Amino acid sequence: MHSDELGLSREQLLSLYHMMTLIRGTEEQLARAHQMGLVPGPCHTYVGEEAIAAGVCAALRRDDVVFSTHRGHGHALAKGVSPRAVAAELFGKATGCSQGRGGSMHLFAPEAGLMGTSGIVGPSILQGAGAGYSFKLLGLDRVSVAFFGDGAVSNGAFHEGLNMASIWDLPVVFVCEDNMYATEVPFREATRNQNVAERARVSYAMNAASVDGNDVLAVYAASAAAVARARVGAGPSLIECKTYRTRPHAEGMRDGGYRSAEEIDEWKKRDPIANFKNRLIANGQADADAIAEIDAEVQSLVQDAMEFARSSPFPDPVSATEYIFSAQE
Ligand SMILES: Cc1ncc(C[n+]2csc(CCOP(=O)(O)OP(=O)(O)O)c2C)c(N)n1
Repeated sequence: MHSDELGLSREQLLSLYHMMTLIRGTEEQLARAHQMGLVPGPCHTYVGEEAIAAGVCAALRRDDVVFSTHRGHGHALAKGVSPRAVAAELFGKATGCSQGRGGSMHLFAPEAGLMGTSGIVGPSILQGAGAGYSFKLLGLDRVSVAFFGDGAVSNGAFHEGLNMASIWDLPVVFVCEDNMYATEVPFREATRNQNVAERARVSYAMNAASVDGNDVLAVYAASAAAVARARVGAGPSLIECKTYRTRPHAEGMRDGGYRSAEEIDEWKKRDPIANFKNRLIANGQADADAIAEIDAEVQSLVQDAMEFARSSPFPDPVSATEYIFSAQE
């Protein structure tokens, strides 16, 4: 997909680069912080998959909603949650987006449309369908997005969620991040049909596309089309994004035995950020100075977020029962 065909301005293209770089930079520092024992819970990074969150969320309005997964830092940042609020949450601090109660897999920022990351595989699909149903009932033109991995597509939630969204023409975009593995289980061993877009199209008569999930413009193009359909009441879509995580399943886990070093190196060559940067420069849409300026800005944002997270207070023990349940009327 050539950027001219998408009608994106130079600013929009640079902002896609900015977002992917911000996700990468934040997560590299979070991984370091995890190694240093500063992140008390699990930390699943999104390194290598940044083009998906950046491309999908660039097609959304702030009042559209996103339901995320255990690998959701990128979704949160791309939906507009600040790096400070994400980092502080992973550090368990009171200034985190969930007041330090949740950690990596419970990032909530409904004001930004981030309806939650989740430690459970699959429910984002049903929650996404549910939000779409409520938007339809309320007559709103808002759109709901459900992110999920290849590990979720053999879960009952996938079939129930897609079926309901399809029969009721709900304004939902299902985004499958197929990174080829569910923890250490290869997708090819978990299902006989790995073509997720085909499953949506054939089994649920749903609009569906399969794209290179490491190509931010391809992801953006498919997302913009799916969101536009959903917004005018033309029903749900599924976007299958082929991608790869280049770090272990979660920080501190071993990464051998189920995939080869050669495979990882091969995919590193398809790095979504480096490739997009080269493309912007080759097409004359950015020069080295513009890229360096963004890199420096991102570096200072990330540094600021880490300092903020480190220096923020832990929640006051007296407040332990606050922000856990919704307030009773
Ligand atoms: C319902 C449920 N079953 C099993 C698990 C354990 N689990 C955590 S992550 C994971 C793999 C998920 O793989 P995928 O959905 O492809 O996402 P990825 O980690 O590859 O991004 C599993 C099985 C879980 N969290 N929830």
